[in-house]
Amino acid sequence: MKANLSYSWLFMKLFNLEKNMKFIKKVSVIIFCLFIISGISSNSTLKNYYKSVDSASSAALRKSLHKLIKKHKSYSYKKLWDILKDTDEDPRNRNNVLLIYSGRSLPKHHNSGYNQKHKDYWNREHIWSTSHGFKNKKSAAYTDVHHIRPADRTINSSRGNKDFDEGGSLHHESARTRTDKDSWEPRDEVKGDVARMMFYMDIRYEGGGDVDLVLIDRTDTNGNYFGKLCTLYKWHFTDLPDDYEKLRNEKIYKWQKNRNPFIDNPVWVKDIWGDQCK
Ligand SMILES: [Ca+2]
Ligand SMILES: [Ca+2]
Repeated sequence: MKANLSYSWLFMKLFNLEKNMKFIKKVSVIIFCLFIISGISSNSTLKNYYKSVDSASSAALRKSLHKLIKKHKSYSYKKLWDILKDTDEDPRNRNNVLLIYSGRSLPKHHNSGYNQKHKDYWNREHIWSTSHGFKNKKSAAYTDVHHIRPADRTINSSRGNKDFDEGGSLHHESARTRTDKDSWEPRDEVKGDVARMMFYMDIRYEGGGDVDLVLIDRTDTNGNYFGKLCTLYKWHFTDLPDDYEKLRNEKIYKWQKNRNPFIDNPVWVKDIWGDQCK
């Protein structure tokens, strides 16, 4: 009798264990599928991508991140029309792209590649302006999708190559975008996106065959410099990456084979620029 009880107890335990294992397996499969469906890389994929990163010091982090992201697959400037239709697709309407400054959703084919005269069509905005370090269409920075976003043509031209900073009056075509003679302040929802694109550019381009792009803490910049570093630093933390920005990073990874590390690991911004922008 006692032996029977022990066996049934053992049986129950094993049964529960088996049931638990099945449950754990099911949950793992569901989590894995969710990652696939959402398009966001799993932690282990990211861990593997960043395994060579040395975060022992700010200098070591800079250097190892640069080494990791510097080689990317470049495309022609013409091909960017197609790539941006993928990376900046409106999740609510797959026929449209989302425009960076206005937040407007616009049909993919309403772009300046089809019609150069239409003032409200979208074109390719270089967040790090090409006049600040790379004017050649064949240079890697000129076609680097990580910092290129669809923008309304006339809003793009009124941004020009202004540095990013706060202040000014509201832009007549883009609610919540502010501008004055020396700066451009995007709406709150994309302030962090802009900051992380600029941080990426500084680390991705460090000379040695490419231009060395450098963020500095002022406006009225020129050459290969851009500002304003500590305003971007603040924006990074007030607007952390959302799912749309993370998915965009994944899509670019598929095209270019490199990632924006500051979308994946926001704390690295503090590790690199924290001493300059307390
Ligand atoms: Ca954002
Ligand atoms: Ca640099």
